[in-house]
This record gives sequence, structure tokens and C-alpha cells, in this order.
Amino acid sequence: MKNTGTDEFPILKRNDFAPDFRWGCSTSSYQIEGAVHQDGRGESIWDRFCATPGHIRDGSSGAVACDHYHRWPEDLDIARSLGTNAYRFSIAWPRIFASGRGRVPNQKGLDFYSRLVDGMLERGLEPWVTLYHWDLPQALQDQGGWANRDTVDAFVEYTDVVSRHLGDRIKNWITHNEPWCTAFNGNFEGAHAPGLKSFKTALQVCHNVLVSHGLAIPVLRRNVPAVRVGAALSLHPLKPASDSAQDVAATVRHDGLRNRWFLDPLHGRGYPADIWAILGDNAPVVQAGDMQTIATPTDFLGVNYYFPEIVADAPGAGVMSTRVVEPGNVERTAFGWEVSPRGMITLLNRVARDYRPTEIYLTENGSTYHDVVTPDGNIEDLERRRYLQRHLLALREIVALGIPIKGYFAWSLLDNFEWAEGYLRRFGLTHVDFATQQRRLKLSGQWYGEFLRGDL
Ligand code: IFM
Repeated sequence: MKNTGTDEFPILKRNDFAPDFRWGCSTSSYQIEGAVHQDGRGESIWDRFCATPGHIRDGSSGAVACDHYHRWPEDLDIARSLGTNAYRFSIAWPRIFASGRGRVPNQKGLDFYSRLVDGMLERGLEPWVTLYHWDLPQALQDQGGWANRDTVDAFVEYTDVVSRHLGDRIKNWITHNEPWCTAFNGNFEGAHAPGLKSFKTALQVCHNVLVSHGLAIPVLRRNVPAVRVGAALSLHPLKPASDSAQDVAATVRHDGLRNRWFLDPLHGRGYPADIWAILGDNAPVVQAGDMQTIATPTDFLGVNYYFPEIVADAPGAGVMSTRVVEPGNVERTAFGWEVSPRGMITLLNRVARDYRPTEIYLTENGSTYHDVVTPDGNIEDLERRRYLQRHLLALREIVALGIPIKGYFAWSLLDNFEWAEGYLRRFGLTHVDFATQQRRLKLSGQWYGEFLRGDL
């Protein structure tokens, strides 16, 4: 679609952004790699979680996923063909240490990522690596997982090994992807691996994950010349369900756990006192020095933005007494998530104003719709293309506001294993036929490519 400019879509060009702006796609190991038994990879909490009937909506797992472990050259070719200059991926910890830690790492696992990173560099894609995108070695979970402080030490050892092997070629390191999801989806809601349902455990997991982030930073600085480190947080702009004092106060509380619980300690402010006071004996055990560790300076903040949340007061609904309510008559994706490019502007404005990070990267943003393959083999995902266009227009506004946004990574390069939803939710700019593993660029992917190559 040529962009001649309309009221809804004024002309948008890559040149509207700085020449060194990072444009990429994001992926994660368990969601795309498959090959879960190959080359010495150990079991992860997701392998175990998927094996229990009822955990994954379509009964599937990431055992094969996009078979990216074998098809990565084709996938990186797609990323290059789009004109991206960066690529975000994650490392499967159980490929490096099958049982989480040990004296000798798995060379075949390291070799895989070494080939992958070389493949990126050969194609002009700057590697952006995430060390932890949820696939914890099951052996560590058997000893308590992230709730056990020993897992923090194991993460630091794993970081040391990976960064010593890949640090000569990777400059940009993300310690954790969405610690909120690690903690609360996995340990409180039970919807993600390891499937626990304890608020107290989730808060301890959260704390230990943040400590491990802080302890990994000096290791990365030691091992990687000119390293740049950050974490990728899932953040939401919030609105109260009504003007009532109760809903407004509930929104402040929800913000306290959803957003400030991460942003505050990472920026040296400790945990928010208003939330700590509510937690009572659910509060995590914090050791001397932990808060300084968590606040170890970073080089950028990664923000994963999908949708705003509307919050109501809900006395009796758990410790926080809050409830996220369905938005009314708004445009939504197939997941039911509100489509709100304006929310992205509100969110980044708030983060920049309140925390002043030197650089922000949108490390994920994307949408899922019910894609249909036409008889001639095309995927005309007009809604996803529109979603992408509108969010990139919002991105240009964010730049114009003087917010230090330096890059955008679309979620995701490929349709993939969407966690508890299995293969029922497609987020890719590229369609994957999971029966044949055929890849086909969707209309949205074609548009991203035209925008990035300057063909619009
Ligand atoms: O697929 C996930 C990803 O792993 C983490 N962020 C949100 C995406 C869409 O749900």
C-alpha cells in the first residue's frame, strides 16, 4: 500500500526517525526454537508445564514450535529482507546448563547461539539478546525456582558463561523479559509455568528476579566491551473505571504493583511504600544491600507495550482489592486487548517524566488477529497492518515530545507458541504454517518492510 497520506495515515517515513534508530523484531527461545531434546538441552519449566493436560488451551507445547533451531537462516533472511537493523532474541538457559548450573556448560548449546549471532551479523542485524524469557531449567524449579535465592546465583553464573562466549559480538543485553509475568503469571495466577498460585511466592520471585538483574550487570560490564544493559518491563497506562474516589485509589494501588513495583526499585527508590504497607506478611524477604543491587545503573530501559488497563476498586478481591475491568466499546485485538496507540504515548511520557531513563526502547509491541490464508496463499491482515501503522505514528509523536526513545521491536517476527494459548494466537508479521513450517510474509510484514526500506 503506497503511503500517499490520508487523514488517518499521514505520510510516515523511516527518515522521520534518527538514522541510528533501531528497528527490529522480537522473538523468544521457547516460543520459536523447538528441538527441545536436541544437542543436550535440558528440560525447562515450560516443557513440564505443557505436559499437564489443561495447562495449554490447544494441548500443544513448544516442542517443535517454528523449528527455528533448524530454520534460523531462513528466519534471519526474512528479518533482513524487511530492512530491520536489529533483532531481539532470547537464550534458552537449559541449552547452556541442562540442569541450571554446573562446572561445564553445554558446548553445543553455546555453539548454536554463536552460529545464530554470526548469522545476524552477516545480515546486518544488530543482536539484542535477552538472557531470561521464562524458560527456567526445570531442575532449578525442583529446588524452589526463582523463590529460592540460589537461583539468583545460578542466573549470575549462567550470565557469566553466556557473556564470556558471546560478548565479543553482542553489545546489547537484556537481563529479564517482563519480570511481572515471570512472577505473577507463573506463581500467582498459575496460568504460566511453573503454575503456582501463591501471592507471597510471586512477590519473592519478583524480588529475586530483580536482584539477579542487578547482580548480572557488573558481570556483563566485566565480560563485554562497551556493553549496554537493561531490563524489559511490561508496563501499562492505567485509567480508573469511574471518577469515584474508590476507583481512583484502586488505580493508584494497581499502578503500585503493576508498574511502580518495578520502576521504583530499578531507579533507586526502593519498593513503593504504599504497596509495601498493604502487603503485610506477603512482602518479600529483602537482604541487606538488595535494594542497592537492584538499582545498579543500566544503560537503557526496555518497555513492552500492548494495551491500557482499566481499574476498579474491588473490596475482598485479594490483597490488593482491585479488579481490571473490560474496556467498554473500544477497538480490540483477537485477545480482547484494547488497541490504543495513544496509550503508548501516555505510558512513555509518564515513564520519561517520572524516571528519566537515558534511553528507552520499545522492546515489544504487536497484536493478534484471526489470520486467514486466501486461496492464493496470501495473508491479508489489514487489522494488524493498521495496528502497526498507528503505533508507528504514535512513535513519531513520542520522538517529537523529546522522549528519549531509540528503537522499536515489533512482536513478533513469526507466528509462534503463545504460552497458555498455544498456537491459537498469531502475533507474527510472518505467517507460519505449523504443519509444513512454510513461512509467508503477511501484508503487515510487507508494509513494515516497505516502510523500513523507504519504498512507501
Ligand atoms: O508472546 C508474548 C511474549 O513472550 C512476552 N510479551 C507479550 C507477548 C504477547 O503475549
